[in-house]
Amino acid sequence: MYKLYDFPLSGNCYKVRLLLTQLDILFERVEVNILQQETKLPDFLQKNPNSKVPVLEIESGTFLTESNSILLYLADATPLLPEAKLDRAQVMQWLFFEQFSLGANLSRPRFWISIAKQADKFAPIIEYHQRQGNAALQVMEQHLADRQFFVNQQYTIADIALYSYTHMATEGGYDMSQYPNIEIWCERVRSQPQHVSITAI
Ligand SMILES: N[C@@H](CCC(=O)N[C@@H](CS)C(=O)NCC(=O)O)C(=O)O
Repeated sequence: MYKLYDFPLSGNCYKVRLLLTQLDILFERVEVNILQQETKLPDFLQKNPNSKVPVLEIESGTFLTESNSILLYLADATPLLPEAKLDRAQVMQWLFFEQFSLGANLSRPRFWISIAKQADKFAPIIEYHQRQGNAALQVMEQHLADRQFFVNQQYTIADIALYSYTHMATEGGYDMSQYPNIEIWCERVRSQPQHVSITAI
């Protein structure tokens, strides 16, 4: 059985829990408390020298890191990763966009505002991320103007990756009423079979 090294509040970990659940794959969770620096412990660093969750243990001693590469691995040969060459490349296009332009710009303000509760102390850096994050959300909003999902009108791991931090962007101080297409798409993602929320553990 797969073992997922996981932290409940992490959007990157949530992506993997959501996909495993929707694919009906049983897995064991091992909680790693990032707030208590457990990713810096020698035993964890053996699994991921980059000291981050999620980590998927595929078989004893074989570890896969980086949430979106875990999604690609698990979704291979399922309807959540299209087979056609261009469709697959477009899924990857959105996975790379999520990592470079969206994820950290949504997750860092969320961390300082809603988890660490240090919004005042980190105000300038929160504003910096929010500027970049709003630019990324605008790109998504436009893309969704005439589409149901991000790639080829079907629910894929691109939607899972983009949904994870977007659906809780308000926790990072984002005003999502500016993005009606994204709000409708979030509802559509939530209505997919076997959807689970980030708090369902
Ligand atoms: N690019 C990585 C980012 C992973 C990441 O930033 N994980 C955070 C939790 S969301 C973490 O483990 N932080 C602990 C640390 O940096 O020590 C991925 O997508 O998996």
